[in-house]
Amino acid sequence: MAPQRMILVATALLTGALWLMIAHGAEPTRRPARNPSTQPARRPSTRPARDLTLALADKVTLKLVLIPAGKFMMGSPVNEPGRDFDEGPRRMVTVTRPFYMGVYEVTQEQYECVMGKNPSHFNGAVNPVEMVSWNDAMEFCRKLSAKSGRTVRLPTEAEWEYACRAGTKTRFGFRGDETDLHKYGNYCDRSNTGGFAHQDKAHSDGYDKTAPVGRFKPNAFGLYDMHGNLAELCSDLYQKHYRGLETTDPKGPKTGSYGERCVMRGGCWADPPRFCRSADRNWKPKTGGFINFGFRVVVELE
Ligand SMILES: [Ca+2]
Ligand SMILES: [Ca+2]
Ligand SMILES: [Ca+2]
Repeated sequence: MAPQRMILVATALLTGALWLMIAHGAEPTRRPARNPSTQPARRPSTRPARDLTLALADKVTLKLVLIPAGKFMMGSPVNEPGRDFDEGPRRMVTVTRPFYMGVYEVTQEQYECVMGKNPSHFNGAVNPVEMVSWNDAMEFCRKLSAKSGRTVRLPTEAEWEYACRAGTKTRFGFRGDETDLHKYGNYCDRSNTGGFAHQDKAHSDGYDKTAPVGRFKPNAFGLYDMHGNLAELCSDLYQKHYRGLETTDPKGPKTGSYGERCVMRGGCWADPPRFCRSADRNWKPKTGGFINFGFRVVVELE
């Protein structure tokens, strides 16, 4: 065999071996990010890993998934059913860098590993932690940053909505509308015993209060419970409209409309579908927790 031909054969064999490694579960480190409908704003020189797992304790981990950089329309169109006054003006926002986002809301066992306590009202090791304030969530991020050597933080409001939409422009981050919500999230459905007037008696998601994380379908980015279960704290202060805010990597206003009140997103187990929409916004003081909200974290790329 001619030397040139031998080199070609050797290259082909090596490529085949690499394919076999990937096909049989070797850790793929350069798999392209999902969701081709999202246009990358800036392409990193080497592609980061698709997943990230932080070890918190023996058998307790925190899983994150890579969210690609991109642009999206933040907010809702004025004719969106169930829209609130604070969801506009709708504008094009650019997220310039990919980031890792928690696949699930932070669970009670994860919180306890990092903070040494579990303040939740509805107990369950893999139920999301509630009764935590924005300040508690920030402290969790500080401690987990120190423990992991990574930059762990709350998502900005823009990152949260971008991640929730996963390329969608409709009311929810999945194909379909609120009649499909019971497949994607835990809200105030027929299972709810709270006696709420807004209860959706036509559908059942199977959970009265909080559900263990990850029991429903994920969105196209692989994120679970972005609609419902617990509403999720973001790092931004709340401003009751988007006027005057940055459109590239926005981090919220310097002064909030209601002082030190921060944004929370996605609605909760006690909310009707309209408060679980991708564009819906709510706010909370930075101090004090409640049974309807928690958080998920973001880890920055190294
Ligand atoms: Ca429910
Ligand atoms: Ca949620
Ligand atoms: Ca709202």
